[in-house]
Amino acid sequence: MVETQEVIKYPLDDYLRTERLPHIWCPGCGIGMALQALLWSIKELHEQGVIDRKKVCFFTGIGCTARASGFVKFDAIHALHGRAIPVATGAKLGNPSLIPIVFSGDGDIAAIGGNHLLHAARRNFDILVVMINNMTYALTGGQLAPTTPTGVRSTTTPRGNPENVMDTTKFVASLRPNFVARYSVTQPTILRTVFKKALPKRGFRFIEVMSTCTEIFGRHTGFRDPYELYSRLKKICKIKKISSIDEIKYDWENEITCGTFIDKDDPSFLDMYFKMYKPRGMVYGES
Ligand SMILES: Cc1ncc(C[n+]2csc(CCOP(=O)(O)OP(=O)(O)O)c2C)c(N)n1
Repeated sequence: MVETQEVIKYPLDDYLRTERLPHIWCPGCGIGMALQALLWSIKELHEQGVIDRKKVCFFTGIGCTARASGFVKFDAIHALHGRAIPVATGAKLGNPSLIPIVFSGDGDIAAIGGNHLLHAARRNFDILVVMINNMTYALTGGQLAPTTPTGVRSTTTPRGNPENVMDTTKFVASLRPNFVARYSVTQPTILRTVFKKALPKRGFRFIEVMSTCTEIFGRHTGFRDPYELYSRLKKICKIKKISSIDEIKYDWENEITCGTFIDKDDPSFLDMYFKMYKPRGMVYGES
């Protein structure tokens, strides 16, 4: 008798290149949790007719997080380290009906790509940037990142990090783009709602996702298992309403302030460009 193997279909299978699975992320890694929330938000928006999934495209740099571009079933570019934002910018300028999503690590976006981040936010350029912050350069083995908390050990700072830390969300918020938020993989349902809110908007949208890297960051900093690191993140990632960006904290010992800090609809770069330059044969807006 020939046995037929039952193929189980999961709800996000249509959004993944399932032939590329299993993915490369370690047990306890938060990247998959963040990606899952993002894919659910795209699926829901597509099914509600708010966006067309065929217009969504992914841009990543290099790193563990950046490997996502190989797993998602969208047009995607796995760009150079730090260069996902300029590549996404070029794609949006060439075809304004696209919905570009940059999905990359903190090293990629805040360190080597920091200059691009600064100017894309300043221009209020029409892309969504999701920065997965695992507080280290995970793919290359745990070197110090600008987001590694002061005092914390890494492979390049074996006695602890002597540097001031970069609060990327606070930095981006100071440039006043249309949307700035920070949440954690310990808040997955909220993450999905926030992605849904940010995706259809115009202008620059930045979402930092605090994430767990048990194998690299956790190992260097003395966490014995994924649960310990996850619990620590859950405890310190506090959702707050703030009245000034000065209240946003990035303090690994006590509080990493989470929340939606900016949500507005100022004219975006492309709104201004189309108004002032009226490029022939190009339409911005309807996706
Ligand atoms: C120009 C250049 N410099 C350095 C590297 C080596 N490199 C690859 S990934 C990476 C860091 C990745 O860290 P992050 O962006 O935080 O992503 P994660 O792996 O933590 O998700 C570095 C330094 C590179 N590929 N290209």
